[in-house]
Amino acid sequence: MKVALVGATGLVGSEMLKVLEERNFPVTELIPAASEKSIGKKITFKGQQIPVVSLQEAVERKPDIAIFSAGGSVSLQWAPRFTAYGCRVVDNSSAWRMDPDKKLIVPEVNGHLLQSTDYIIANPNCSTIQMVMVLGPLHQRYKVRRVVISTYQSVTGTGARAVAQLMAERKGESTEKIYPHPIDLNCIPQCDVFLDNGYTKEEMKLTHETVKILSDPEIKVTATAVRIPVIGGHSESVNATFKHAFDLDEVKDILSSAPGVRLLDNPSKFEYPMPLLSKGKDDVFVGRIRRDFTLDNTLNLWIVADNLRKGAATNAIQIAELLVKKFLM
Ligand code: 2RA
Repeated sequence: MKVALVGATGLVGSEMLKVLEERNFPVTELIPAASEKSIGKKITFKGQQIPVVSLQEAVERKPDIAIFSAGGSVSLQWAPRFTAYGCRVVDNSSAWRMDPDKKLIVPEVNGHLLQSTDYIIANPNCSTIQMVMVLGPLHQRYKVRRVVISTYQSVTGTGARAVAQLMAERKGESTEKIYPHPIDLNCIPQCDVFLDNGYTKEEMKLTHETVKILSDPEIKVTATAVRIPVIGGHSESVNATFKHAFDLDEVKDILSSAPGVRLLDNPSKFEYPMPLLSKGKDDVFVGRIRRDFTLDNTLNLWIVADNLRKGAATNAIQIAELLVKKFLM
């Protein structure tokens, strides 16, 4: 399989290289592509040093699959150039997520929706992926009706320069300011830009993407997305109200057998999900599962996942694996 990796030098792109290797994805030729400033850099894949090329060259080499993690404008401009000759594109940007003609896929939740006519497939936002990995199986059984979510998001979600800001602040060194405020010893109630409705783009992604992935317009999601000084993953406090009554033990049984979900719920032994535990792993960890006694059919959950892995790289490559299995063998 000839695979193009667009955005190969970024944090997510680097994670994608690791995941492609770890999962032994059937790559016969890797074509790392990036913006002009990165052309000529070398990336390491399967022990080989491979030069980064331009997007134009990547298209001309006609990969079978192109995995994008280079921002929405690059995806909008270049993805159609790849699909024009029959390449399948998995895009990690927000460019195509809410396009009614494009699928928004979390393989364990709605992978069955993939069809041979799908050439651009959108990878959901990291904070959405980890939430629907847990709410998806519960929605099947109890029908989600309302979600109140607060996120505690790793600086890795903003990129390498944000991680550098945190580490420099921690050492008391001057640093490039990616955030409007210091991030170390602080938390910033803003992820991405504010919209006219008072919410941020990040918060509205949770609202809209969840409805599309779970295919249920009756689901209402309200979100507060917060940036915190950690690097291991995003944490989420989720309060979910269901149409039907649930049994707490049955909820835990459903989650303990849900693919890609790891139940970590033993507070008496201080066992619960934390970013230090999720870093570098593909599982979505869930714990602190408890009934909300203030409202019928309502549950509180704590969900943690490595936003670079299942929140981005691994989910995208799982979509690519599905494409290979279904249409490209
Ligand atoms: C963030 N989910 O964490 C966004 C983009 N990666 O900033």
